[in-house]
Amino acid sequence: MATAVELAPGLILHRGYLDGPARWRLAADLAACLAAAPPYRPRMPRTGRPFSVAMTNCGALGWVSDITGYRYQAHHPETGAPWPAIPPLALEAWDALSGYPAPPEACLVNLYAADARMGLHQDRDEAALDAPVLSLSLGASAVFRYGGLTRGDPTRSIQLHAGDALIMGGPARLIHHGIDRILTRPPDLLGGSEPVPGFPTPDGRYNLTLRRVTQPRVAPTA
Ligand code: MD3
Ligand code: FE
Repeated sequence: MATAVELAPGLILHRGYLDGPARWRLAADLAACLAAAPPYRPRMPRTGRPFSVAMTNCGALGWVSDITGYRYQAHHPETGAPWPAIPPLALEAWDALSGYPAPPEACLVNLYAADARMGLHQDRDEAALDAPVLSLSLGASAVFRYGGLTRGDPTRSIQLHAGDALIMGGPARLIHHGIDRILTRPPDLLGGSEPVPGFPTPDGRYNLTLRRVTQPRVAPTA
């Protein structure tokens, strides 16, 4: 088991959680997801400005953004197809790390080319805010910035590397966070130097975030 570091209350980093073979297995499953659900550029609500990050999803629900707003939906916004299944290894990581009694419903996949970034934001489109979000990183390293519950709170930044797992739960679930920049990728961070087949930007960064969206139904007591 990788070493866990609590960066802030509820924000737990498992550095190197996925070893080389696990990263390759996840990357191969992810390549199949990308073939079934092609990455696309979401647009900002209101302005319609495209994100610099390309996105797709797997799972029963996917997070989408367009000029009308943010939401979760069961179908790819461009192909209309249902999202592919969440890779088994990502589900295993959720079971091992989330401490949540129900499975994730959504796995948002963020694809960062070298010049992509994600501004400081909160994730609050999920009804199940009692569930943590689990992030798994593959490919190039990135500078991850996190702050507090209020937008102006002081922030800190750390690097995220391939294989890292980050859990945001409890008091960290609604903190502001973002990706400042992508770092050049050392040749072997995915576990080997060859590009992964099916990856649109072989030297990019890939981040999977697993989310519970709806409140799980509680079994009635007696
Ligand atoms: C803290 N993704 O998909 S992962 C996102 O690396 C997102 O692609 C970034 O922010 C990425 O929404 C950061 C770490 C992360 C993900 C979700 C969080 C941190 C979080 C949700 C709540 C608090
Ligand atoms: Fe986020």
